[in-house]
Amino acid sequence: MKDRSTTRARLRLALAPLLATCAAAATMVAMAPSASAGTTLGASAAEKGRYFGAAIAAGRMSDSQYMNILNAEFNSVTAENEMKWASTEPQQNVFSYGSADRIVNHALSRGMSVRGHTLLWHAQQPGWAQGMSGSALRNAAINHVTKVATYYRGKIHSWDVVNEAFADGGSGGRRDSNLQRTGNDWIEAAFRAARAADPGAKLCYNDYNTDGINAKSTGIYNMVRDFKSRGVPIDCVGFQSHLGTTFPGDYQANLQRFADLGVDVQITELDVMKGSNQANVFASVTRACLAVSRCTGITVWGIRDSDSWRGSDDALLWDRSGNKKQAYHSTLEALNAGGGTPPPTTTPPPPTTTPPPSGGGCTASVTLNSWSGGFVANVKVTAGSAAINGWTVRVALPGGTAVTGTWSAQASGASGTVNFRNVDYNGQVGAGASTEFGFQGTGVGPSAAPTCTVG
Ligand code: G2I
Repeated sequence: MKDRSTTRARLRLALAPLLATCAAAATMVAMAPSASAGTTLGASAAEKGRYFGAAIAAGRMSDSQYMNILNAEFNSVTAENEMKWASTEPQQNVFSYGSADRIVNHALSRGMSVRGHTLLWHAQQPGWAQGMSGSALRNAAINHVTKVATYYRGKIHSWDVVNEAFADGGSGGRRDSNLQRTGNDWIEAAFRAARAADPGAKLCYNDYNTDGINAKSTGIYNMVRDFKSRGVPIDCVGFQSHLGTTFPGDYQANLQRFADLGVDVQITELDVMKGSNQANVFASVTRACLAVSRCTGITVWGIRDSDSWRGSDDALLWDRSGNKKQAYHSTLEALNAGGGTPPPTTTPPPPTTTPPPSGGGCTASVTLNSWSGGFVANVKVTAGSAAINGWTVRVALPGGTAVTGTWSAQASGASGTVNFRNVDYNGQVGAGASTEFGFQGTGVGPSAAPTCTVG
């Protein structure tokens, strides 16, 4: 697990060149809001079809100044630590959602959306997972994705399905980690499991030091392009944007090249080194997001300088006494001034191209994601020419294969021929329409076509 000092060392390393070339001239930022402009970050972003969020800590929710700022200014929330693997699954298959739920319930009760951070990461893993490897770890990781995303199904705007899986430096390749050593396909397995568990959430890949066109961001770009070409379900890329004293000149172009691949982009953990350019950097990031129609929102990584993981960098929008900083005013002004390119209204996914069966009844098809020793199966159930109310899919498993987890269906057993029945929310399927369920297992996935019967 990465501790705070390691993290800070990494940030220092990342920021060192920026600090060395600190520009002396500060850019003056217009401060007066225009007459029709939004008066808070959240309201102004909403006028532009976007959200403006903050990472918050459950441990600070009794601080009234903190909560007053949150409630007044933001319309999106991220849990700073409470949804990480170590927090939500402290013992294997024993889940703990108390702190995360306090954040989620507060947000939803006030009409704020929630970014889920994060399902899989090499850091902040529970001790039991840190010691695992191979298919045991892969299965545990997919189980974690499935269980947590299922628990929060319908409540999460965007999930950081995978966080920080790429290496720093010039390689453009993956970071070494216990997860990476389970096989290069661990990221796509995680995205498929997340989609099956919560089909309504946007699924994001999130990383840092990707704030311009560089080897790392290009490595991620190539992965996203590959995922889109092969139908791996990815909807968005998060750019953490832990920034130094300068604004990268190719920041907007980098967002745009990802958007052009057909994914949304989000600024997910924005904070900026203190100094005379801080307000300008915040405003520049905001303008870049507004200029990219698929940039759907910005999240700052904390509220007051005293809440920040960056300690003495004073990297946020409110000072330690809860006063708005110049950086706050410049950000709001940029939000109010911008807005030439509203994001498109969310379009539903294209209808399935599989023709419905001609008669009544139902059909089922399986998509398998396999690795040595395990697999995830996503099953699509399609109604025939008449609506159905209840279905059962029969799957023949090879000898030695065992089902270790099922979502959106009830399994009759774990091996041999298994019947998967609908659960209460997906039994009704309209004529020609589809629903999905999934299961994961050890051994080899099913090769024979499943059968579907009504009832
Ligand atoms: O490191 C900054 C961020 C980089 N991107 C991913 C984010 O998830 C990450 O957030 C930070 C939190 O802001 C810190 O609050 O992640 C750190 C862990 O890598 C968080 O620090 C941890 C400390 O390491 C723990 O000692 C502490 O118990 O915060 C915990 C809760 O305060």
